[in-house]
Amino acid sequence: MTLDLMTYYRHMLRIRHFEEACLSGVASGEIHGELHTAIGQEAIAAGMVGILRDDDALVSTHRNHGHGIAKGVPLEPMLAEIFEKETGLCGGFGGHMHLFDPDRLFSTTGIVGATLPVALGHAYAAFLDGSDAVAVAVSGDGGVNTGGFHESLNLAGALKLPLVVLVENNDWAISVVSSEVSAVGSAERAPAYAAWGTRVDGTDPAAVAVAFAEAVARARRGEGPAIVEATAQRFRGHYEGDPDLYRTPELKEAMAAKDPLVIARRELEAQGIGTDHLDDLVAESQAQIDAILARVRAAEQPDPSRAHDHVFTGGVA
Ligand SMILES: Cc1ncc(C[n+]2csc(CCOP(=O)(O)OP(=O)(O)O)c2C)c(N)n1
Repeated sequence: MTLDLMTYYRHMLRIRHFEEACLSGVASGEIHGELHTAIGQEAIAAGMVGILRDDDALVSTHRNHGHGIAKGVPLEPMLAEIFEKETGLCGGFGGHMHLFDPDRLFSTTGIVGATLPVALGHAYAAFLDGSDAVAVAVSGDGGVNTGGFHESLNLAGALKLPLVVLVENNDWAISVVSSEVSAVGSAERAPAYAAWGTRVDGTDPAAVAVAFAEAVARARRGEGPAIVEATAQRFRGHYEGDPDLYRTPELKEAMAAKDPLVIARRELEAQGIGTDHLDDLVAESQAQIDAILARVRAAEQPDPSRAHDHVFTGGVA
């Protein structure tokens, strides 16, 4: 199932503008702690749009905003959570690495590799319930070398559980080149888990959609787990504040040619879509995010006296 390129372009613009709003919150000091953006990787999340149902679980990483948007998490409570406001998804208690939307079965974790065991639990629950829901775990190319990745895919393969692993391969795990510390690529590991595996160009949303939809459809039919590896580039440092000295200026310049928004826009222009129309789309998307950002900025932070809420159960009598 693919959408038209114009629709993908709009989804990618929304994700880019959302993350740029987050960057403004870091610059102003409103957002504390490490913020990770997926600027440059938007086509992967855009390619996921419309493929999952509300009862399918999606468990994302520290680089999670686009996946939440793709799962249909409302933008305002998500941005409010990142800005630590009480109108946020978790009342401002979680922040950017702890986005939870139970209604859409969307969750995140900052523990590398931990998305798979959580998604495996969702997949096992679907199996026990006799439902055809699936569970998706996102991983980076660094996360694939954790024990949890191997253990979860092994069990999913053994029990034919509906676990889809979407690997966002941006070549780097912080400052480590993943291919230098990996015996084989991620997609190539699939046969070891009786899984279906494929690698796609993660700057092409339609290519991601075709592969992801196939993985989800197979899992839904009870055909077991899948690994979809999508390649793209992370344009910014690992987190905001990372000096990013491990990547040379030449490499960064070469990466810029892989901007999925620039690629999509060029293709749309080649299809005869006018520059004015495309500029209008950009302005429309920016205005939507600006309006949300203004409301988020005006919202209250949680009352500090509630700092211990949700930390303790209240004990056992
Ligand atoms: C278990 C664990 N070990 C180490 C870290 C610190 N850490 C945070 S992100 C990261 C690298 C992740 O790289 P990758 O999986 O490729 O994802 P990317 O950041 O490229 O999206 C590391 C080592 C962590 N959060 N959790």
